[in-house]
Amino acid sequence: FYEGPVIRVNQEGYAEGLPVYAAILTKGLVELKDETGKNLPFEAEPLKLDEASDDRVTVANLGRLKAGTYILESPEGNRTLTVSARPWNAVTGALIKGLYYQRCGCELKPEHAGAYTHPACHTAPATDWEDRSIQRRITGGWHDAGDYGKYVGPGAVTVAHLLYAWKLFPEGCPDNLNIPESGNGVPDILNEARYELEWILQMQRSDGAFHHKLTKMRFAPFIMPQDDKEPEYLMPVNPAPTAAACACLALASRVYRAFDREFAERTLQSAQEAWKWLRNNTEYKPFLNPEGVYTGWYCEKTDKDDRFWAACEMLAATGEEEYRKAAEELYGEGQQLTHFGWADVGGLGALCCLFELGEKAGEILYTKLKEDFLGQSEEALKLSQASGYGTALAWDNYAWGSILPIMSNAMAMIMNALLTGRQEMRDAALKQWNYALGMNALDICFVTGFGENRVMHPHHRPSDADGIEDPVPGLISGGPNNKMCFPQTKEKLGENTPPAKYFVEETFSADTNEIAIYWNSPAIFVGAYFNRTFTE
Ligand code: 9MR
Ligand code: ZN
Repeated sequence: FYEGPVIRVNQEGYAEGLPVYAAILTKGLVELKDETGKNLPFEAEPLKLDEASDDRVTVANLGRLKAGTYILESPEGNRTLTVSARPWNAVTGALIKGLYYQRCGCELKPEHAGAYTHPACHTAPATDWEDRSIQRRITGGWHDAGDYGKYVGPGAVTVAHLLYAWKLFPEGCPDNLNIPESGNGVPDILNEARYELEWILQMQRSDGAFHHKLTKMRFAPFIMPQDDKEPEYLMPVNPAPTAAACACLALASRVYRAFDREFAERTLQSAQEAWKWLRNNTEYKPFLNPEGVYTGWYCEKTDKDDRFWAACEMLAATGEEEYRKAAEELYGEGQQLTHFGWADVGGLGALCCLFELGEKAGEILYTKLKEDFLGQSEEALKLSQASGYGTALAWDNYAWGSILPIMSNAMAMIMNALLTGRQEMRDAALKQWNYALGMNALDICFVTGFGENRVMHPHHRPSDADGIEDPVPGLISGGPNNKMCFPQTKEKLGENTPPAKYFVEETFSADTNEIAIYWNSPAIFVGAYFNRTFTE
């Protein structure tokens, strides 16, 4: 399996004012030199065995370095690294623009998409799966991932990451991304999120519930989206996506109010209708793909976390007691507060309570929740400390889309750092960002179009079918996964490849090298946090 260079770095560079971390895999003497060849001192701990990768490695802190180019020299090879004031503006902007490339139902015009242009796709009316007499023309939204499905729950979570990135770190969210709405007076991160919100709004049934997804019966072959003409269906409704949509729309009503009152009212009204439906439909039945349907399942064990998040956002949007009561009750049943994925959204509820409602949320939703959150986010730090690469993921937890828990843990540690001012939390979060951009066991930068060692063959239909060598830029790969793998992946990697190296940089490998909107979005949150000038 993979034996790369003996020094691993953030391939998009490092920021002035933040510690510079590099992973070192050699016992030989490593020297840090500046442009003039002068030796700069740094300290590194001895190598330790990293269980996830089987590498002997240590993460060296090179300290805070002035802008410039540096070289790490070792008997087994050198590595160059660059330091600048805001190194990650481009990659963070590209991660947002990556979502633009996922837009469905509209032409991607050359003036915005460059070479990655294509005509409008998926514009035909969809049929209601359960009542075939109903046909609805629902357009817009983002293609979920490497496939062309559109799913409400994952979409709502993605939008929430973007809206919170903008709420908490507006100056870290790159603007002027050259998307169709650029220059309309609204920040582009909100313009892009609205494209999905307009689609989510259409996914509501007349009684307030949300359809789980809008997909065909099976995944398309590797063709361009405009050539994908199989009929689409509005799949049955479900409480989990209904609650996630409710939460995300309530959040949107607050975010967009300053820009567009009418839109804010529309999102709030839709959220209120969703809540009414949830109140009358308390029983949870996990979503099952109807007979003959093989598109993304996105089945959640429980909808309690979604309902909790919805109650928090409704409370923030309206201030009404009913929502406080509901949120407190659901909180009492226990919530995981450091997860931000499509399945577990307790972390989004925590974001709302801690940074939006604040102390006025009261004893349970602020004081107690904060204490619980601080305790739970400690786990992320421990994971990072236990890993040779500083990666906040247990060695036996590399599942499909491992980038998600890693970015999720970075989000939790950022929140902890914001609440407590603890630098070790911020610095551990930084190591996750470094992981995404190259400081990892594969020596790969997981964002397409970026880094020295790039993802060139993501499992992404347009990237494969467009005849362009480079993949669509700004999309983050799911990364190593040895839990639920394709036979072809197992055949390639065999029995002995360690979890953090269980990765095939080939198009077929949806299990390790797919992209997804809700993997981009937590990376956008983390990127936005670090995308500023640090002085200390
Ligand atoms: O992200 C999902 C991951 O957690 C699951 O393990 C995996 C297999 O069920 O599915 C992932 O989601 C895929 C979805 O079902 C369909 N679109 C592509 C998604 C990313 O691979
Ligand atoms: Zn489409």
